[in-house]
Amino acid sequence: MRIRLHWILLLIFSTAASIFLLTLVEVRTQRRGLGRELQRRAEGLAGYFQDRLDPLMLPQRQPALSEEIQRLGNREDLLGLAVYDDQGNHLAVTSWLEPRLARLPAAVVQATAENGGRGQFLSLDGQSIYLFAVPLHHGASVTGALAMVYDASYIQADILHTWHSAFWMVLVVIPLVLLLAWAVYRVYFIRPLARTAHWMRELRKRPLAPRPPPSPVGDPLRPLAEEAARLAQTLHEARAAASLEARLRASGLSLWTAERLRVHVQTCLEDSRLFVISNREPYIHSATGRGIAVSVPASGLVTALEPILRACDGTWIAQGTGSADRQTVDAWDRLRVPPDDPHYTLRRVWLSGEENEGYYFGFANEGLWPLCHIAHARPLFRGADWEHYQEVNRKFARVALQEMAGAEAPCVLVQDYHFALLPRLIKQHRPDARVAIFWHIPWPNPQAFGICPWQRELLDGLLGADLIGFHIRSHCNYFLETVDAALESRIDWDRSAVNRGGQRTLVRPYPISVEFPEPMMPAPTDERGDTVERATLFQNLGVNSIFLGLGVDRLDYTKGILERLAAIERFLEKYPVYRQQFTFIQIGAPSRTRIGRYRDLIEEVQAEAARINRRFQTSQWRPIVLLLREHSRAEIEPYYKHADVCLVTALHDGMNLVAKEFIAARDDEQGMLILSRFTGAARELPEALIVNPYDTESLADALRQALEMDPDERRTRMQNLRRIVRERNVFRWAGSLISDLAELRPAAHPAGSEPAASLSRADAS
Ligand code: ADQ
Repeated sequence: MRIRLHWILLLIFSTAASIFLLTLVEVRTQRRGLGRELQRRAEGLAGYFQDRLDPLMLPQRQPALSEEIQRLGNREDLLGLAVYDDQGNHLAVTSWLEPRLARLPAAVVQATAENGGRGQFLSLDGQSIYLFAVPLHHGASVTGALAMVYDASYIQADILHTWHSAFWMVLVVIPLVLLLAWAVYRVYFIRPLARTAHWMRELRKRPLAPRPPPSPVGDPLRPLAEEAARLAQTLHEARAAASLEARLRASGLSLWTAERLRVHVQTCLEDSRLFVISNREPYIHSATGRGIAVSVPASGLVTALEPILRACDGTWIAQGTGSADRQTVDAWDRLRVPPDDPHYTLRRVWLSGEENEGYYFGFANEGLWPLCHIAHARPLFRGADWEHYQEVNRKFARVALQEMAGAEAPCVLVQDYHFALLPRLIKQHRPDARVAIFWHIPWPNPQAFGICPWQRELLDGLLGADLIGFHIRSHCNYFLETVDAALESRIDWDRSAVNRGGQRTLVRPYPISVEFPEPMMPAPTDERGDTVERATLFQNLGVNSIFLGLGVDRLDYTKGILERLAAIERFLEKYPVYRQQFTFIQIGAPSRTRIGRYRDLIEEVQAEAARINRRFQTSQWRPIVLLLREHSRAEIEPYYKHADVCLVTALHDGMNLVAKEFIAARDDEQGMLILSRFTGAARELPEALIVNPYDTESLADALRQALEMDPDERRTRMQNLRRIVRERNVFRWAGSLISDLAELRPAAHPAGSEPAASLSRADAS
């Protein structure tokens, strides 16, 4: 790329013009400053001269005046003096001045008229002079004026000198500016563009996308680089998807992929519109120091549901929780997402602090969560929380019905235990809608669920759905048994369905999973994009160890973290050879910390880890490292990759995605999973070491077994586990859920049944 001539001329012209303007200002200031200096000198002398001349301003003293003027004017710093009468006539003038001062100077006229000192610059015979005139008096009246004349040619010389300097400055500065502009041009434009061009060439040639060249903050080409990186990412994904599809076809494997899910959804749903409702939103906008940042919460749900919503341009309704969420929606609380590549609509619902406290922290997480998890935490059922839970479900129903207005036979996919009442509320007003709810947590046995004072209302709400999904068959069976015990209904055990009040609800297992990275996907990298080595992980934590044990959890009392720590303590007691050799890293994201039980858990975990560390640690080694904060997926990935053993010891868990994420990350077919038998995942992953987390002794033994397992056996187990997770990936979960939902035959849409009159609080926001 060549710099065009007119850019060079423009630079030269603007540099010269800037220097000219600056010099002009400087010259003016200089002239004013020197003038003031002269005036000050003249004023200093004037008083003395006036005292001498005032008495001589009488006609009879004319000779004395001339004599005095010659005497006073005989000073080195003066060119001359002249005295005028009040009519402007010469009375006396020094000899040098006499031939030159033909005209009456304006300063003299002003000084006489205004009875004050006045100065002016003049040119006498080509010489620059400064003339300062002061009035002369007789008594109080002005009788004339004295003009004091100074040589001012040095001021002109100074100004000329300044202009000379400016000229030289132009000659020196212009090449420097051109040089600088050229350097900036090369560093900020030519080189990044060349790097980008090289990167794009590589991108075209190689199947694995290299990382885009870094573009520093403030780089003018950064927006362009970011767009190019996004374009490349899309290209890479499309290429990877096409290549994956081709490979699968060639190998005869029938795997679910994002692309297959997209096509499947388009075929299933045809013209039906899809609405997903969840408490958590897929994109959160937060105010940061530098503007608004968007983030995707750490959850597999977005990965699973986004291809579906993209395929049919659906609507995702969720609570807006980000600090800048309100700033980013339109007048109807909607925005198009993903922000980079909009394909579907996110409709945000706003909840007050009080609503959130009662519905989310109260009823959902202090009531339903412990009710459904048999983890020996007592559920708390407060009337006020229940009220909020009902009201928030009604609020979401109003919003959903608004969004569904005009949509023929819409499909609605409700997520989780926050919205047990929603299926009924929607179905009442839109019987033509096909409504499914997926319950992400376990369903307990009927006796356990029966302690809930509002079990009938919750069951009735859920049975408004045409389809209820759980992770595993036993949760479905417990649900059917609970309905059987609590409500008047007919259970169709063969088809796993509930018939009640003329409505039929299917109850099916859909084991949720994770995305399984295929070989053409880029290797896991840290935040900066470097692949991380195992030694670096230990080094960064200041630990010198050989074996790495890993736990990754939300800090929840159902996850069995304390039981895990107890087993590690027992393991080190029982097998001391592992002291200074084995370190367990617990990555734990604080969660629901407004609830006391969760805050207590963090303290208990920290106290236990500290106690065990004190017992065994040396100067270079600790048995337990706690990393208690939310980590990005890229940060967690290296730990999954390098762990010798991953411990999933939940006391009760619907599925547990960490178990599957660990397996999906192990493309080296190494590492061993210790998995609680009380997780849904244990049903699908029998080749993990299945344990009872309450049995400390056998958990400690399982840890040893995992570390000492014959490498061939370990590899074979991991290969089998990976085959299962690969086949039953998250796209299969979403695909089968959506197939079953689309196959449902809903009732006809009754005319005029929307929007929901019985739900209405004037607005839904
Ligand atoms: P959760 O109880 O949240 O989910 P889980 O399935 O284990 O439990 O998923 C946790 C997710 O959070 C994983 O993707 C994990 O990587 C991530 N995570 C854990 N610790 C983290 C940290 N420190 N920083 C960032 N991310 C972290 C509920 C049910 C489960 C069910 C899922 C999906 O309780 O049984 O499997 O929904 O249906």
